[in-house]
Amino acid sequence: MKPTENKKVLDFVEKSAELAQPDEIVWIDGSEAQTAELKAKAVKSGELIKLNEKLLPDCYLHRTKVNDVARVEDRTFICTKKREDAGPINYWMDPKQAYELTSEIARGSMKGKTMYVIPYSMGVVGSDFAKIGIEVTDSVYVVLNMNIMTRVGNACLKALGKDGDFIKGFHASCDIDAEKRYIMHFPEDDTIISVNSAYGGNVLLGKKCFALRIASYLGRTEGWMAEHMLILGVTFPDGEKKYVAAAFPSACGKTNLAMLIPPEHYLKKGYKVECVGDDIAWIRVGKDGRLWAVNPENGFFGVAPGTNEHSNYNALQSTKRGTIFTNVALNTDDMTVWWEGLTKELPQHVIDWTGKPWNPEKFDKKDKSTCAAHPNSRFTAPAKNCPCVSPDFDSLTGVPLSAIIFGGRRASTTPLVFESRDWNHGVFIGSAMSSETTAAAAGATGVLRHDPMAMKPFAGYHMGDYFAHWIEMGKKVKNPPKIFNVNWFRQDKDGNFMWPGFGDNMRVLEWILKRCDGKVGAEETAIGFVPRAEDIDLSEMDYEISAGHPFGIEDLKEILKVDKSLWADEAKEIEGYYKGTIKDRIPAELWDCLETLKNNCK
Ligand code: SAT
Ligand code: MN
Repeated sequence: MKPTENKKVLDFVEKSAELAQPDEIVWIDGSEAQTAELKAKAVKSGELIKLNEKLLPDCYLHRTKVNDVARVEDRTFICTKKREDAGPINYWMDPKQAYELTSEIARGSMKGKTMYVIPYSMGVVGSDFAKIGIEVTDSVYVVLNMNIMTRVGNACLKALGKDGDFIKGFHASCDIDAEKRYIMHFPEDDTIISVNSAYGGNVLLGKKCFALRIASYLGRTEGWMAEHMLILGVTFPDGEKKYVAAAFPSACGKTNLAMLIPPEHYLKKGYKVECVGDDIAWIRVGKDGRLWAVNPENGFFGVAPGTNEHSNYNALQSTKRGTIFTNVALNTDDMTVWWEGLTKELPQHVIDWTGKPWNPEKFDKKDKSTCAAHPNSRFTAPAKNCPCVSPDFDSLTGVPLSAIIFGGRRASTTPLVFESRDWNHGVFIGSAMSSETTAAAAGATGVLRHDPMAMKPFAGYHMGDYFAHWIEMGKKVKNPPKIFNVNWFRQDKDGNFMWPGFGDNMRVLEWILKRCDGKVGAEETAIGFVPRAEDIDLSEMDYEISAGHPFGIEDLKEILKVDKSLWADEAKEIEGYYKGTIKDRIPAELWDCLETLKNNCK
């Protein structure tokens, strides 16, 4: 029996089946029994490897094809009727052509297979923020991941009722042919089509495809925002709680910041950090004139390499049960998982992410091809596993934001932290963000590129209009959050990271939140307000920049410095990006901010 009478849902499922011709259709109900059955099926087919039940209960390892390990930006399209609506930095395809092309590829591709129908909600079902999607897929891996990452099952169909609307998602694995891989978005039709991939961001259609690309488009027309941001809450010793949202490009430490453990002396004083989300924020204007944010996801799809007990204890704990690991290494001594950075000692009996025995003697930290785990290997872990998950995680109203933070990987120029002069200037800072590329997307890593608001790969419409939407939102909020920029990645001349990052980022967060209340000083510079070195708490710092060079106040001064000549160059760079890449639709307010920056750096 079909679990819904919603004709639009039934039509979508029927049309999908007509095209892909599966042998059977299975509706996902979100029940434990069905989930267990699917896991057993995936283990039997080899799609999942069952890990040690005692050490990692209900955990599994999955390996993708070697040609399918990351998002593929150059095969990800925004298919609007008018090319200019997708804007200058999205790949665009005519919708008619895109439908035809993907239909051709997907036709008959599920023969001999099962098509799963996943009703899911982004956001808590019943909250004003929540939106429903239906994803059809031929991959059990996708079903099981969606089960962790979103709220899945009959409650979503019930919420849709007889004629509610939803986002249609069609995923067919086909032959995982990289040449025929397409991730298509039709924001004007509430539709996503993904073919020839079976990897994370390309196929868990609730995540980047819906919750960012389609949702950003919806947010613009409906007056809200979908952002590539973590959300965290800080409790002060007096019991007051403040929330922060922060945008960083993929694999730049969002999960680490979202779950940070403050240094010991902060804990002793009574500070606490709690995680509301690690990747996506949906933000609306509340009745009180503030911005309120929810995390529409229900789990974490985090980068595994580098995660360990010290770097991110909370993330590691989150992966201890009910987790699916993708492209990490398998430790065959005890059927647990391993990745670079998990332990100092290298395990001796390991199968690498491609399924081959790994030789620890050949391991060279600097050569990614010798790694046991893929640099973009991931864990899909339920949010409820996280020891520091916020009690507001399931809040229907979300949390009020005191601050918004932008940040990227910058070896030079950008100081550790600075504060914008006002909302519009903050939007300018976000629009001008650059960061070095990471393994989260296919292509070269370590290349500096513009990534406005960390949304370059995720804005579902014209980037100039997206900036204008930010400016418009500023007009709607009576009490806007203050906007900051951080850079944890400054390097010295030998390439050593000058700031320890991780838990020590609490020192910067403290300054940011005190600034929101006007409780701490700053110095006005050409680019905005920068802390004086003595405004940042350095007590009990324990970090060596390099052997025999412990971090001290002079180093802090160095990474807080604003070098006008570098910023004059940066301003030229930003102007080049605006004029040469975004070209039009950039709001006048941002041109004004650029002019001010240029004048300030003279
Ligand atoms: O693969 S995902 O796009 O989901 C992860 C990321 O790149 O942030
Ligand atoms: Mn992300």
